[in-house]
Amino acid sequence: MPVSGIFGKLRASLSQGRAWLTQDLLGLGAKTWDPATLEELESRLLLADVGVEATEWLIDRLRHPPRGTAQLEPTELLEVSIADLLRTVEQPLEIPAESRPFVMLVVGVNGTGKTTTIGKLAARYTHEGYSVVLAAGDTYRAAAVEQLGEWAKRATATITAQASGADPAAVVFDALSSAKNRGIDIVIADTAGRLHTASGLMDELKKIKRVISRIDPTAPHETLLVLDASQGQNALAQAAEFNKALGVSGLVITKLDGTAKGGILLAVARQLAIPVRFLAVGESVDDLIPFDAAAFTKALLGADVP
Ligand SMILES: Nc1nc2c(ncn2[C@@H]2O[C@H](COP(=O)(O)OP(=O)(O)O)[C@@H](O)[C@H]2O)c(=O)[nH]1
Ligand SMILES: [Mg+2]
Repeated sequence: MPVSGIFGKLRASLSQGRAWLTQDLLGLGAKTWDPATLEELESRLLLADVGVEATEWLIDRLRHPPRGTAQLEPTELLEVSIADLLRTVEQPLEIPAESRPFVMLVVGVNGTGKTTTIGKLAARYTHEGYSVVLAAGDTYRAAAVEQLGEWAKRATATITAQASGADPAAVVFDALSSAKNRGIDIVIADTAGRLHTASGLMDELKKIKRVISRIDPTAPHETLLVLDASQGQNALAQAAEFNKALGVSGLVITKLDGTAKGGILLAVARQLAIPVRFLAVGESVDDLIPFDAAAFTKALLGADVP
């Protein structure tokens, strides 16, 4: 799918074809954010999972615009402000040549879209010419291994798996050591995701991390947390837990094609300040896009994205 097609899809889902954030908000030709308009905007932001901190930051920015923004129309000022906030977490995932294999550990609660995201990443990287190995670290359900296997086949990546019930750390260890011997570029490890409040899960993930770093002290090079945008503030709580236990280096926000209005991205930027690597807007292989603050802001505001 061409880039504009993907952003078109993002725009269509976030704004449902119109700008929920600004629709009927500013009277024709309004030149300022007056108190009543700001109040209405504030409640729309809060309803859209933006959270108190980012909402306050944004309202304050509109109330006291920085120098050099005086000539902007109100919606332009809003756009610039949101884009400024989102740009703080715009930092694409890079695969440096010296990290071989580059190891990505993918974590998150059940059902957020870890395995699907890994499949999309595998396709993306094999398409770019990298060799990719997937480690089936969710050994709790046989179906999880099968699901990853399907994605591996589609992406022409290799999968390393063991029987269900095997020690996830052992699976990842095997995958990584054989990938290293074979000169593989990228290893992506899938993991199980029972409730994040279960400390058993965090202990297991820490063990996987330790085992990885025994093979390569600089790995994992990326600990990628997958969050479901439709879970709103609960997703933020998950992020805090995972970050505390494991140190999360990047985020993927999934299911932005659903009912989610996308406000969670602003909350993430203000409250977590963890780089957002990719957005997911559907279940098929092309529905993963690198996070672009300016384009996302336009999609959020229902503007046309080039
Ligand atoms: N609509 C939509 N569904 C998604 C997206 N990402 C994953 N899913 C679906 O969410 C469900 C759970 O995904 P899965 O990858 O198995 O989650 P996991 O438990 O974290 O590995 C599956 O039905 C996926 O097809 C997305 O971006 N949009
Ligand atoms: Mg899974």
